[in-house]
Amino acid sequence: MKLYDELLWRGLIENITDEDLIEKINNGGLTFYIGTDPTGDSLHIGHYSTFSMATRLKKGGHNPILLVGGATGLIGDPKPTAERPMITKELLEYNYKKLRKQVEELFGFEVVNNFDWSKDINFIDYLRDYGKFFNLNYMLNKETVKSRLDSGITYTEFSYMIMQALDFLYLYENKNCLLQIGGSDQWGNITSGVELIRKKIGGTAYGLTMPLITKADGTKFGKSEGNAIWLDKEKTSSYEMYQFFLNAEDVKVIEYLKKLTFLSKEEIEDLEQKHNENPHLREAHKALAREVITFLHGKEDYEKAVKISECLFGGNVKELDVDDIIIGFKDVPHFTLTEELNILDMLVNNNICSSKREVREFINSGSITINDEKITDENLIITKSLAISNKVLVIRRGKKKYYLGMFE
Ligand code: 383
Repeated sequence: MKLYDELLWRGLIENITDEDLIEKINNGGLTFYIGTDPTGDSLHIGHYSTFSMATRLKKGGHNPILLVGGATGLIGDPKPTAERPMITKELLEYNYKKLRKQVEELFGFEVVNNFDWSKDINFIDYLRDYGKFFNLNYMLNKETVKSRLDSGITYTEFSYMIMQALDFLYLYENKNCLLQIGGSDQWGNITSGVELIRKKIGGTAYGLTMPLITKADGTKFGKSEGNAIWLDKEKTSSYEMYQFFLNAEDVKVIEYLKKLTFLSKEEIEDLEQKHNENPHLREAHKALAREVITFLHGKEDYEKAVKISECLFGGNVKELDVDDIIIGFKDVPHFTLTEELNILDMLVNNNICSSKREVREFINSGSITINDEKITDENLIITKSLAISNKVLVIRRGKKKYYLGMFE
């Protein structure tokens, strides 16, 4: 399969500026760029499909440049809904450093910063040399700007597309960069650059956008319990990411395999068949988790995430060490065990049960476990020797309620 056909099959093409691009993509040898603004200190899973697209093009013999927007990040790409809060220069600098390192480590592409060529542009030259190429009607017709005309948009954010267009021109002239890619939200910014290159220097440049990755109801993909899934493993552990992918919607899992992994068409079709025959085995979900986590965090972390998941859900919590338990139970209520108590007091004092009577009821019905052992004795004294590594108690009430008690 030719590269462009593969990208189409994966559902990675939303729009291209010119049909000529198809052959160029198939032939290889293009220098292209993708940009991201340092609005946060890590990329998240929503960025990943566009960044992995850059990797696909690289594998197809093209030459990627990643632009981290040290200048555009100071201005803010207008969102369709409302003006962005301006972030301080200090925070932007901090995010920039973190992002640059992350992007270099994960993707190994050349990184450029648009601050380097934007910072010295003088206001009068800006209006004379560039502003003249932007027709106001054209700018007002761009999707994001149009969607903000009622709610309001400042001149600062309105000017954003000019900055991004200038970047494309700069990279076209200085790095022979002929193509810019991005999510479908970037169409207006990308085409502004293509137009500027044509009008100012008579050059031909191309743009390609990809559909934004969504959940079945059309909302953003990439949040678990309201928290973003970050690519930085200090912010989202491999275990959390594993759970996130394992719980991806069934109707979407094949689409995610196409868009987020480098598995071949044959491998994905095979997984699709397995998924349709035995959805409960979750083979497609597991392959998705394995591929993405191995790419982002490495094989060792992926294997650890599987182990944590299997022990937690398979009733073998004692096989884990304390650090893994803390990762696995990050989101459950924690409490400190300072003294050796009896079980009735421990469960009532830490709001696991509302009264001693309730504790007795739970114990009698076999609904309390500590470190996966069912508790039968209501006079049990909790000592360190019960705890994993003399430190943690994983307490479960009923089927799903977990609590973590830690000796100091
Ligand atoms: C800045 C200067 C350029 C080219 C691009 C930019 C950034 C761009 C932007 N991108 C998003 C971001 O920074 O705002 N104006 O978070 C996201 N991208 C990619 C992709 C995406 C877009 O980083 O659709 C999702 O990840 O394009 O929202 O010269």
